Amino acid sequence: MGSNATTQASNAHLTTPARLTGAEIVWATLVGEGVTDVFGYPGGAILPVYDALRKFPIHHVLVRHEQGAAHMADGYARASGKVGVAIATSGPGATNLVTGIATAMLDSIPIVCITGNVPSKLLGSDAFQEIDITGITLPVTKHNFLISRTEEIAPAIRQAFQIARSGRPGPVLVDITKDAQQGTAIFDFAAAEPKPYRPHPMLRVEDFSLAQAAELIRSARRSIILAGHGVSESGAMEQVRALAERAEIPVALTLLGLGGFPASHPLNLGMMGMHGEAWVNHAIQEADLLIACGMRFDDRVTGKLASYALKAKKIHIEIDPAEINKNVKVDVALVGDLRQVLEQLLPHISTRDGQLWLKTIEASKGAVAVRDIKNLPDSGHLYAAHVVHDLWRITGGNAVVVTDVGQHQMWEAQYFHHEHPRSLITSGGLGTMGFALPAAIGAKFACPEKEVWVIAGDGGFQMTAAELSTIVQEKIKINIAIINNGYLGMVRQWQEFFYDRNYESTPLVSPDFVKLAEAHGLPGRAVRTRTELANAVAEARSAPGTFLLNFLVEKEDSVYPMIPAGSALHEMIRRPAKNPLVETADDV
Ligand SMILES: Cc1cc2nc3c(=O)[nH]c(=O)nc-3n(C[C@H](O)[C@H](O)[C@H](O)COP(=O)(O)OP(=O)(O)OC[C@H]3O[C@@H](n4cnc5c(N)ncnc54)[C@H](O)[C@@H]3O)c2cc1C
Ligand SMILES: Cc1ncc(C[n+]2csc(CCOP(=O)(O)OP(=O)(O)O)c2C)c(N)n1
Ligand SMILES: [Mg+2]
Repeated sequence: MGSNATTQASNAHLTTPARLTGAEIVWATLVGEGVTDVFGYPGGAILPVYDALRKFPIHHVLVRHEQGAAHMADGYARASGKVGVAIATSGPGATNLVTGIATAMLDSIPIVCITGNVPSKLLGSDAFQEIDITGITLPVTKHNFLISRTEEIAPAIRQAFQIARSGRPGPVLVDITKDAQQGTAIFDFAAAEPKPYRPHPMLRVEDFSLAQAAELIRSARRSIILAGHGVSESGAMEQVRALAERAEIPVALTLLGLGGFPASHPLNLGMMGMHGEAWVNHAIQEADLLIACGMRFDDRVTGKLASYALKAKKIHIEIDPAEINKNVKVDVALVGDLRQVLEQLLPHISTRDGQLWLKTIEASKGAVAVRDIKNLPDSGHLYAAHVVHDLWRITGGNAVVVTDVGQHQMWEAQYFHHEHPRSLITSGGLGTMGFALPAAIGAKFACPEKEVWVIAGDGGFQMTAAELSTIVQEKIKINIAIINNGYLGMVRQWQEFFYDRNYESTPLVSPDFVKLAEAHGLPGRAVRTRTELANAVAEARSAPGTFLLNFLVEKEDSVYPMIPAGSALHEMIRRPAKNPLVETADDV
């Protein structure tokens, strides 16, 4: 952080127009946008920007790979609801950001990435480390800019922030040539303000659509609310709850919707989709009305579209008109911000008795209560589901959990019961392995007061493990749980089910993760049995700095239920009855 004198100087920049270099304008604009932390990695084409940093009250986190910078900005944004910022140089620095940008794009996360590029007179000459990063990122950004004039820097960055956070959020890239960073211009923060955001002209909810939706809700007997990521993105938790409670409608959640409706609420059914609860998927297939709230009917959620919820009318409340009728044809579309639309809809909804339908769903859960892992004796084996469930119990659920991608991610979704929005941070749409560790660092910067846990697989953790050094350099405390099954587990599971158990290229040799942590100066501990678990977790939580737990779990366990790709939602593969240990639903 800069000194008080620096803060005053940069605040003066915000109120009094002054001549600054382009590099100074970058930082002054970020300060004006309320940025306090950025994640980045320097190089020749962005050096003027780095040289000017010392004059501004912004903390720069030096990452170990630019992919990490984008994921940290993303984790920061998911945890806080604010815009995250990543910085990189031209060429390989910029291309290393791409996976992180695509991850943010697929999950609608607001980040701004700033890259340097070669001097404008060299653009197009294949100059050293020149790459057309605006061309490369065109399909994976909401918008991008190539800036070659100093006076365009402040308006472009301000517009980038507006685009990133308005409407359906997403990533924006601002590529600035070196000469634009080195030149000077009058910096006038207020004058650089973009025109007010004007929602898409289609973002208007007509009265007759509201009336139609209300009538569908009134007359339906087997309704389900499908709550997605848009619930937390629009801050519509109270409104969704009001709708559910007033009309006694159960709520099913997408992976990215978890936490948007409290897990402990009696109307919460749990997760839907490929690895969702069996009773949820069956209920969706039986429903006569689906009320989709800020979710985009991803194929992991619907299974085969031709047989998806055929008995149900559908209401879709969604901010992006492009999502309406994209995957699933709907009967009523309410296009707009979820919270605002629900506020308009709620006065039309009267109380209703949904008990018959709720009891039908409850009955379909069958023997789940006795099969729940909480009630099973310790067999001496350590199952990932135990680890996740115990972490949930021990932390009281009051942690921000950042997962990687794979089986452990699904077990987290099934066994860690999220009560609050922004308490699960996970890459859903792109499913990016290597996401967890850097995203958790970003989340910790966003919420320093919160307990942050990484839950990662042995495969994904190795993709970005170099960020352990960033943790050490920044002296931050997070807790790391590696679910170590010796396999690229989710791919092994597909090989087991669909490729005749041909475990080609999925057995995985890993370093001793505890020693790896120790090589970074961080403590760690291996856990082999459930009896050691509580002590080990307590040790990690009470350690002053980051602590790594290496959970050596059952190697060939699978996530159940599972809908094979291309199958209908109700065509789930269930855990074989002889070993029901970590099945969440009843075996049928
Ligand atoms: C290994 C793996 C397995 C998976 N299995 C499952 C599974 O079993 N079940 C499951 O659900 N997912 C699963 N996923 C995740 C899945 O791929 C999708 O990422 C997820 O279903 C998307 O959830 P969503 O539609 O709620 O969120 P998003 O994809 O983020 O979509 C949110 C929607 O809300 C809209 N929106 C945003 N803001 C607002 C607002 N203010 N007002 C109104 N609308 C808004 C957006 O325009 C968008 O259409 C899995 C992922 C992986 C990697
Ligand atoms: C960058 C990237 N490469 C490949 C994949 C495909 N993939 C999805 S899950 C998975 C296995 C993950 O293994 P691990 O991290 O050990 O987690 P586990 O499934 O064992 O819990 C792979 C390879 C991916 N999602 N991301
Ligand atoms: Mg694994």
